[in-house]
Amino acid sequence: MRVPDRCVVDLRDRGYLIFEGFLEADELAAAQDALWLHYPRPEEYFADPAAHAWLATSQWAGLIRAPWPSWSLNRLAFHPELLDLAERFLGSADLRLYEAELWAKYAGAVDYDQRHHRDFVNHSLVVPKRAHPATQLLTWILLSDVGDEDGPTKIVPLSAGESVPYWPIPGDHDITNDPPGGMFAEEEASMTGPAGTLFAFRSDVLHRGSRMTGERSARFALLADYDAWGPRWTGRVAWAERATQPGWSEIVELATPRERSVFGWPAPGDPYWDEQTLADTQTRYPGADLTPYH
Ligand SMILES: O=C(O)CCC(=O)C(=O)O
Repeated sequence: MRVPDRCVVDLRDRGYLIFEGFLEADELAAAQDALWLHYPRPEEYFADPAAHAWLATSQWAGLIRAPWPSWSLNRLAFHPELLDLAERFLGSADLRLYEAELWAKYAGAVDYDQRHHRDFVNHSLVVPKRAHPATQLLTWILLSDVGDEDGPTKIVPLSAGESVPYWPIPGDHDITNDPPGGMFAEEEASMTGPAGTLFAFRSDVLHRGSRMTGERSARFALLADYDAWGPRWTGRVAWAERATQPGWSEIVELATPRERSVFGWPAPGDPYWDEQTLADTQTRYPGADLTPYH
C-alpha cells in the first residue's frame, strides 16, 4: 500500500516512520512461507534450540543477505511502494539498493539488547550530511507480528537524539558511536506492529535492538537500504559479488528495467548496450526479456 505523505514528513522531521498494512495479505503470506527456506519455524526452533545453534552464535547470526532463493522475498526489497517512498524521501528516481537482508531473532538464543547507535558507521565512510533531501534510507518490513515482548527496534526521535554528536561520544569509548545504556528511555519509540508493517529511518537516527522478553518470541524482518546513485562513500554491497547466488538470475528474469536498475543493471538506452552485449547478456540470462534494451 502506498506510504502516505504524512509518513514521509515523519521520516524527514522525526527521523523515522512507521506504517501498518504496507504489505498486502497475499504478499505477506508468500514471503512468510519463503522464510522457512532459511529459518526454522518458531515451533521447530523452540522444540529444540540446540539443533539450531547457528542462531545463537551472536546477535547478528540470524542475518541472511540477499539475494534469496525466492522471488516472494526478493521482490519485497524493491517493492514498487518502497521505491516510491525512497524516491519521495531521497528526492531522486535514480535509486540504488545498497543492501538487503533477512533477519530472524528467537527468544533465548542470545541477548539482543543493544546500546543506541547510528547506522551510518557501517553504511558510509563519512557522516550523514544534515541536508534535505537526506542521502540514505533504511527500511524494515516486519514479516511477523512484533509486540513489546518481541524485541522491537527502539528509535530515538531526531529532536531528542541530536543532542548526541555524531562522533565521538564524550565519556564513552571513542571507536564506536554508542551512547551509554539507558539513555532516551523516555523518548524512544518501539517499532511494534502486525506483520506487514513497514518502518523506516534515516542513517543519522539513534536506535537500538532490544531484548526479547517473551518466552517464545520470534521476530522476522526484511531490511532494504536505499540511497541515490552517485556518492562513492556510501553503500555496503556490490551486487556483482552476489550474482552467482541462487535467486539472482530469477531477479533478472522477473524484475522490470527500473527494478533491475536499483542493483546497477544498465538502463535502456545506456551506451553499454550494443549488439554484442545484448547477445552475450541474453546467453547469460536466457529467460530475461531484454527487448527494452534493444
Ligand atoms: O534488530 C534491531 O531491532 C536493530 C538492530 C540494529 O540496530 C543493529 O544491529 O544495528
